[in-house]
Amino acid sequence: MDFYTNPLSPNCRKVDAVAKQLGIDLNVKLVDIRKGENREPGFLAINPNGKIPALVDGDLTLWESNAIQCYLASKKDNDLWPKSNLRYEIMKWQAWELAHFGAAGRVLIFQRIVKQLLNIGASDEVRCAEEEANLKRHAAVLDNALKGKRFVCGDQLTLADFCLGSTLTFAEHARFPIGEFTNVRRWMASLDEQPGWRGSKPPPM
Ligand SMILES: N[C@@H](CCC(=O)N[C@@H](CS)C(=O)NCC(=O)O)C(=O)O
Repeated sequence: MDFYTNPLSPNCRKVDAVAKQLGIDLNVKLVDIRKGENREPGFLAINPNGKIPALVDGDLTLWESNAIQCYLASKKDNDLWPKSNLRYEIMKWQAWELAHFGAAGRVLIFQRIVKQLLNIGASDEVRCAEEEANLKRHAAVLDNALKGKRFVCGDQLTLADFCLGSTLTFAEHARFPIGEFTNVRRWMASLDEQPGWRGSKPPPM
């Protein structure tokens, strides 16, 4: 399976963590966004959105990190993507991450990290203040959901944890205002004990 990725991408980390946790070997194809490789015709033929991650497995070409997570986890029997109604709970958190929690996080990451990396100007701190409020509102929901639980869907690690955790990959660097959310911080420490999560940690910037 060809995995189009970059180690600095939180969305790619969602997928990489699943592969590493389940011991699935992927043929890594590095895509350098800084060089515009995601806009080259060869890559656009794989993902017309020009975004990573993408996966090619024989006749199947897949993009959208959450769909790829599910596809990979379907390759083996495992608890990350159990064959039970818990799947719908996992899908709920995957959708919530894309639409709300991760959306707020991505603005802060773009303003405070990506702009600097691409040398395209200073972060817009007015915009950041709006998204900090948004992120906090959603982090409170996650914190409450984690009360008394080791992982988001209970005591068992699932795809939802890797999906939500990806948003927090650069929490410190992008100055996410999550210090008060003790359940979130405890959960992040539990994630760090998982081999797939540790193995997919981005290199220092
Ligand atoms: N919803 C997509 C988002 C993918 C995405 O935004 N990827 C970023 C890297 S984390 C990217 O490729 N950005 C390059 C660009 O938008 O030009 C997913 O979950 O896969």
